[in-house]
Amino acid sequence: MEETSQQNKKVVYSAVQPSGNLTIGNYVGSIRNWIDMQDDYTCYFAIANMHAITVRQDPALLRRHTLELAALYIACGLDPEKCALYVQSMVPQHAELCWTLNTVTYVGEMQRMTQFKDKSAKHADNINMGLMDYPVLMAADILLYLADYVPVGADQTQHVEIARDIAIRFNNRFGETFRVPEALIVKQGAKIMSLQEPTKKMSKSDENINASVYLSDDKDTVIRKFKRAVTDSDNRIVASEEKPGVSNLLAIYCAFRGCTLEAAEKEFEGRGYGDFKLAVGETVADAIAPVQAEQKRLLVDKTYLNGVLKEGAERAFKTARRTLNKVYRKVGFYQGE
Ligand code: AQP
Repeated sequence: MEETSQQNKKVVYSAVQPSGNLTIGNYVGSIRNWIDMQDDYTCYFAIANMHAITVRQDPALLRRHTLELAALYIACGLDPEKCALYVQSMVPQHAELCWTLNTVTYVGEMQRMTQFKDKSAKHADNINMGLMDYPVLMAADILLYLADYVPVGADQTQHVEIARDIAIRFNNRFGETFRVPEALIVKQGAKIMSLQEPTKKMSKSDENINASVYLSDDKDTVIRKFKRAVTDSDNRIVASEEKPGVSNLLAIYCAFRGCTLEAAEKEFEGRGYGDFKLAVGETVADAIAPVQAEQKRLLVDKTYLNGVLKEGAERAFKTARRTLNKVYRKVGFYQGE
């Protein structure tokens, strides 16, 4: 990356947790949208393993999922030459800034976060401090790189809002330090819903494997899951609030086809659910097949992946250290003479 040409570019930061196999929701809601940004922005794309351990993870699996996600990023089209692609825990400033930001964040506002409430209900036996602190760590991730934009799915809007609040609060208290970031939410596929409970978000950690379509699913599995998708008994292929299942399938179809909702409704007018589900399944399976093949190819070359992640962490570290030094100066931490 050319140092001078980078200086005038706006900054983009985003991340995904290596907390399981990625779903088509993670793909269309986030990663896919990062690809076109690489040429026009200074980009940092992390693998958020520190966020992942806020719920229990098997250590060996977490390591494996981390490398798989690195390979997936590249397979989706991220170019490690153009963006810093790295693992969050390899850049210690994330945890350090998080600690400082904790002191300008209130317990009440963390307890009100939707994800905290959802995950506390889902993991009632493990409501740990990290789970509550998740949004502050995410604020640290974003603010460390002075990011202008954060491309995420709609479920993360609230967390970007709190990162903005924290940035403004810190700036007001200690003087101009952070840039106030903006969430970028895609128009199509910002919130893909579960195939089994279409009023609930599709999640990589859903216990019902038929609820989520994983990027690692083969064609037969993808088609089978779509065939089993919950719809309704009225047989009209139109999007409406009363038809969450059909609306979700249409949204998935549009996101993968790149067509409008009106065009999709027109295409399936007068056709049955069986036909429709098969078409959605085939469209998705065909779109993810090349990504799967490329990820598989990349995963064979661990030396290459390790090199990419090391280089990405070094690049991220340089910016992160500069911001953290400034933060430490502002809050009055002694840093040597
Ligand atoms: N269903 C979704 N539709 C669109 N975008 C989605 N994202 C997640 N689910 C959907 C977006 O994917 C990015 C990475 O998410 P994450 O791994 O940081 O955590 P998450 O939002 O909690 O995603 P999951 O799949 O639900 O993970 P688990 O089950 O581990 O909690 C984010 O930009 C997110 O908005």
